[in-house]
Amino acid sequence: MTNIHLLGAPIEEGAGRRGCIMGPAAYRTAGLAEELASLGHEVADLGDAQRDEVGTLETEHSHLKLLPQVAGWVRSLHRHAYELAKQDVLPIYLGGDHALSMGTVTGHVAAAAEMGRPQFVLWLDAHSDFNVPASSPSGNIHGMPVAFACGLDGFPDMLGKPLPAQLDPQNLCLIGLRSVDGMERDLLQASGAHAYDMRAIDEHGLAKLLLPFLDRVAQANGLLHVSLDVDFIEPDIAPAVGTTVPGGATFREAHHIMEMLHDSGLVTSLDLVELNPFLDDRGRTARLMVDLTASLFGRRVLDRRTQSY
Ligand code: EXY
Ligand code: MN
Ligand code: MN
Ligand code: MN
Repeated sequence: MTNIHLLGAPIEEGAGRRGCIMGPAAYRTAGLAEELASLGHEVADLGDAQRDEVGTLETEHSHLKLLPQVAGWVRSLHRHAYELAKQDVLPIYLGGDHALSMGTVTGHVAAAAEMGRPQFVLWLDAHSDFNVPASSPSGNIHGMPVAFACGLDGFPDMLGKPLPAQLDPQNLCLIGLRSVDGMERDLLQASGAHAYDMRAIDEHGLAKLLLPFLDRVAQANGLLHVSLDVDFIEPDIAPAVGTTVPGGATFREAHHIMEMLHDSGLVTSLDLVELNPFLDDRGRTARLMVDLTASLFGRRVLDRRTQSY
């Protein structure tokens, strides 16, 4: 039994189109809390976080869209995540666009550093979200949270400079990539992060990519934050996202990752991001995300664990 705390993070200002503000409500409507409770977990819904008021921030990058609003969310979510990380609970952040992870990841990294434990991050996404302001073709801040959390240069002062703590790219694993911008790719490759595109899944299968990473987390007695972007999944089955890219994870691949994560027992926090209910088809994407979360929290067909773990 896990003590799960749900926190809504209805940010939409980091994305290029509106609608993610409705994400937390869609997860509630799709029955996330009830589903997790039916698996035997203790579930508390903390409601939605509020954005801080932030004035104009100094930056030479005038193409950054809605910067004060995004910074307001990042500051608020950082504080929430830092506090939740110090409690004996497993937080699930209900997004909201992916800029929310600038707050959640940095909050968990800061708390982990104080606890003397390494923080690992698994990033499941079609995109690497490793742009810095200067490399971003769009100015949409949801394309930048990984670079921000790793402490890359060139960001305005969204959360104090330097960051309270930085994510070590060696502790970062990205899976599902199929849309990475030119300069973003150079930054990602130079960082030392463990990055796997869809071709790697085709050639090796998910277990070969994921299990060695989970082993490293376990060996290091690490904490593991998972950030699940809806666009990780094939858009035919998960249409409710503004940044669809064909060739995503299949229904079974997505569930298999969640099942392996469950069996590992290592996950300590989770983001569900980029759900845009305005683009959904009778709630099917919201329901799929709830089902995937259920697999991560122990829903299974037979009582059997992944053999190689
Ligand atoms: N790389 C593109 C950009 O920076 O604009 C697209 C980013 C999309 C980010 C989505 C949420 O993962
Ligand atoms: Mn904890
Ligand atoms: Mn993303
Ligand atoms: Mn994405």
